[in-house]
Amino acid sequence: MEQNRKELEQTLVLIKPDALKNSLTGYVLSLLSEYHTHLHFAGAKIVYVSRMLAEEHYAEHRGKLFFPALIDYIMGYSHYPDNPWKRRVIAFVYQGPDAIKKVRAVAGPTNPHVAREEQPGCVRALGTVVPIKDDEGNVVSDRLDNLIHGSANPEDAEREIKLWFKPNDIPPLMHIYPTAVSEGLYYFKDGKLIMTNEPGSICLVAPGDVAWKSDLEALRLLSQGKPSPVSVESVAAKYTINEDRECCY
Ligand code: FUP
Repeated sequence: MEQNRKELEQTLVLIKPDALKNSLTGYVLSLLSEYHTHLHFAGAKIVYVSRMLAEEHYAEHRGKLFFPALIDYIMGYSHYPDNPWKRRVIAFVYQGPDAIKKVRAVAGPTNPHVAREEQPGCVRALGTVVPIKDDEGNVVSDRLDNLIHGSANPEDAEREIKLWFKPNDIPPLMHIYPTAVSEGLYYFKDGKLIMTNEPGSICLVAPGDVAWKSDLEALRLLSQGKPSPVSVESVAAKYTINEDRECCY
């Protein structure tokens, strides 16, 4: 069983907007190829990153000085200010022994300056550090344009994979987190979970849909007004990925 868990370890990889702008996707995918890493693709999608998705993905950094710049960066505003249609990231689930550690090794240290110093040749050594200034022009923090994201540990990997991918985006035999069939009907409107279809609402999950079990549990608790370890935003952010609706931009 232990061996099986290791074989099936999964991690989320994001090719960020600066990597796309610099045409580094093919290079990064080569470094992560099965030939080099013994990892397999379990999921892949091109994603317009909504503010809700960006803020959920980087929730642990909320309130930090660099947070607004980080959100603009992952949403693609920083690299594509004039080409909204180019704002996107490519999200992958990689699977295999030590997937988390292997992707982090290919990526390298978070800060591109440190990456160049300590691990020349890693992906993030090709990144950029952009100073963030206050109104007086003093540098107060840095935005680290580091090209690629890889989950940091198994807990983050589970949260992030479930945030970016629905079960149906991943071949069923590659599911490593429990799924269930929804019995409930859930809509989202103006930042809130609602149970009936109203003008402008988006259907998140309908009866018969396969969803992550933890999402269905969250929707059930939240619909009863009870607290849930999974936020409504993190469920809605996934089910509204690439929705062609103004509220999802
Ligand atoms: P990592 O797990 O290596 O992606 O690093 P962190 O979770 O610490 O940071 C998440 C993202 O925040 C990084 F990709 C870069 C960004 N960041 C900044 O822009 N400025 C900082 O001072 C720290 C992190």
